[in-house]
Amino acid sequence: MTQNLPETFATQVRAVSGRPVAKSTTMELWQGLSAAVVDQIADRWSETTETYAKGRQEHYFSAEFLMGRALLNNLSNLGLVDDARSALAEYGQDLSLVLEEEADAALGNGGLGRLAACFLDSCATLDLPVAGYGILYRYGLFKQLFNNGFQTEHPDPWMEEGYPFVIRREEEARIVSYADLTVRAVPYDMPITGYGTRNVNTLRLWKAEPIEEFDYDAFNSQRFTDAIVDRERTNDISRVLYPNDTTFEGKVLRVRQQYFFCSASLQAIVDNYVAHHGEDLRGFAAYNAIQLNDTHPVLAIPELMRLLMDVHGLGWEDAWEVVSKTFAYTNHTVLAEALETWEMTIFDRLFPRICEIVREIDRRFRIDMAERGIDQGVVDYMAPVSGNTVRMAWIACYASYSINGVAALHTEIIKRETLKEWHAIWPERFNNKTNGVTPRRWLKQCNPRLAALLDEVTGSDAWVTDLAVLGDFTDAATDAVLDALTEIKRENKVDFAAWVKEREGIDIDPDAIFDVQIKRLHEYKRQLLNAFYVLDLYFRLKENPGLDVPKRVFIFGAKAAPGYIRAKGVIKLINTIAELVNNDADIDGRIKVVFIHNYNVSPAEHIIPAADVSEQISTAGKEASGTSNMKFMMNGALTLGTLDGANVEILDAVGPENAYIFGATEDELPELRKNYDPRWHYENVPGLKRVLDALVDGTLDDRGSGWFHDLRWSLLESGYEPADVYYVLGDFAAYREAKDRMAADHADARAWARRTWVNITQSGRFSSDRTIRDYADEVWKLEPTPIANPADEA
Ligand code: H2P
Repeated sequence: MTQNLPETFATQVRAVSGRPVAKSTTMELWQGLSAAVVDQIADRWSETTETYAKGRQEHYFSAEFLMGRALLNNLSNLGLVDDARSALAEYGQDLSLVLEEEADAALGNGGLGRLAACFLDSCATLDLPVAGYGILYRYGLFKQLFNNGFQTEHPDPWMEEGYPFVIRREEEARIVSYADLTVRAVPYDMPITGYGTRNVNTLRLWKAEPIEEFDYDAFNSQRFTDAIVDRERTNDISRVLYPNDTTFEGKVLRVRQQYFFCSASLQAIVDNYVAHHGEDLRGFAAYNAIQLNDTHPVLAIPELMRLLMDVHGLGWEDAWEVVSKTFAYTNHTVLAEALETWEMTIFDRLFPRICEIVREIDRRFRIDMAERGIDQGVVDYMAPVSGNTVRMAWIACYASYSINGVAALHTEIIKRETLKEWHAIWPERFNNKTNGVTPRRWLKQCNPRLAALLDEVTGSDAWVTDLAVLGDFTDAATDAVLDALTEIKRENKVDFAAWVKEREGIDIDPDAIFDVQIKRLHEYKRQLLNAFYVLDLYFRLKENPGLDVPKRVFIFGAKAAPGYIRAKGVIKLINTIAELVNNDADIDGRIKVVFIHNYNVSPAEHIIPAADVSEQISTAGKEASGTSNMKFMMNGALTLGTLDGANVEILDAVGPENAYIFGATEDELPELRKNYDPRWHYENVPGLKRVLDALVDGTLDDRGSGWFHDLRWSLLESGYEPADVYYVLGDFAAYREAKDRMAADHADARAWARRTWVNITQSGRFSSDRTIRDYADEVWKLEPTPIANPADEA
């Protein structure tokens, strides 16, 4: 029988710190409390694992899991927040300060990794037998600092001080072999609690370790460096997420990582099958489905072929039959990086046998296509191998029984363009699964004030696991509710302003409109368009100080990939604009620009509840879905966006009067592009010339990097590709109009609150519970499998 949390807390803290609770550090309190939480769930976790092992399971393979912090999430799911608070209060300690000690598990880049994390939360909450599989990166996504406005990257050793939420499972280690290296893969399992359920699911993260700690002979003969070479090569595999792959060695490392977690995970899954269902692997797919989160885990396809044939004796046909009933593939973007390709030379060097299997898949694919009478040019285009290139997305499309996009528009685009050849042959494989986000983390935990109002208005907390119930209350907004909503937003903004002051040293006024764009930095997401608006507004105010515009705070958060110079240029530009605007006495605080450094999951939890405006301004057709758009909506920010990704479905849910949509649409763009002349816009759209010239005339200083010149050049004259591919200048006028209108509308507090209420109550379909139910029913064919509750038997 587990003891209650207040009892175990003190014991755990003492065990961690080796001293009385009163003398332990805040970090030690966090450690002890976290260990106490794991203690609470240990029995149920083990029971869940055993129960799932016997039946049909789904395995979610992903190079990224952007988990963020775990303690509050677990306390909240388990209904232990009050217990934890009082356990700490006994020692005069404050829970919120203890929670702040936790580092984010930033094992991901952006939406793709965070989606995986939301999915795990929903799977556990829905009692679905689903496990995640990835890599235990020693360093999360780099820590971002600014130096004179330039992004600098630093290591993020997120678990160096100890992390109770992963448990090393030594006995579950597997061996992963490469032609030049053999390593141990040791799983670290993370318990995934669901909200208000006894089931505890698992995220399994593999760590690479040397077979031998070091070469003893080399060490003894004083060749100290030689002694540790292999160890370091092995450690490199789980050292960082997305090592720089601009060099050949970098590419080799990435492929090594991908194979590493695919091979180790599959070995464990196959072993479990054998343990429960016997040696005949032909029945494997009846018990196992594997979702490939983008192309990073596609090596699992040839690796499962290898395991089935070389280790378990199946012939090619039987093995392929199993494989093609096991894998499902999610595409997350139509940009070039989605269609990952690798040089065959890399495969040759790392794993000749996988290489052979890939070639055989290719050979049989070509025969298959010839038999279907497919045109040779098309076959060459679709083939898994072309010369020295292996096309991971094509392998995924060929082997998977399901191929899905992540929003309705995106799925249409992949069917019509990106994957049209595949769709023509296998239309039945294609399906849409619009993304979702978990309302536990993104509403209940991060916005307790709003959560309390929803409890009150709806009369229960049923919305936490059934967000669609809010839809029944869209028309229930009395003036009192709307005023409460306005007050809640204001209080959230006051809290956020204090957080910004402390973290970034900038004063912002809670009565200003908080206009937010937080997401990975990429040209198609068009942070530049937003920056240009700010600069234009600044010039408008300089020119006409009497201009009647509401006070605004423009908030950004974004990391740029270390090798993506143009994205780094945009960061430097926004920081430079911030310096100009924030310090101009004429502006007098009417505009403030805040770039939150080191944007991550926990900053997002502070930012989103305080936002008034949600910037979703990607070039139409480029953002597959977006998920911050959903988080903002749930928290009562209004969308300012293009008809792109899931914005389209948000608009459908709330109606045009409750969102601000602007700009060229995906179907208009091809025609518009034909005659597109960005210079015309530069010359003719009022304000644009002034903004673009400010990049190069000394108004804004890029400190000799040349980056601002490059940004301007990419929009006006870019040499090797059409200028302004993302249509920044083309959409500028429409964007400015919509944003000005939106700002003016904010003055009518009641009307604004009514719109936010509609957004909140119509956000039900963007719960990841809905998404996961759809995957479970339509793709995974999976049933909820709740573990027994002893209370029911008593
Ligand atoms: C990507 C897409 C988003 C999508 C997300 C999850 C790759 O995320 O671009 O449109 O919502 O996957 O499917 P991101 O850009 O945030 O890294």
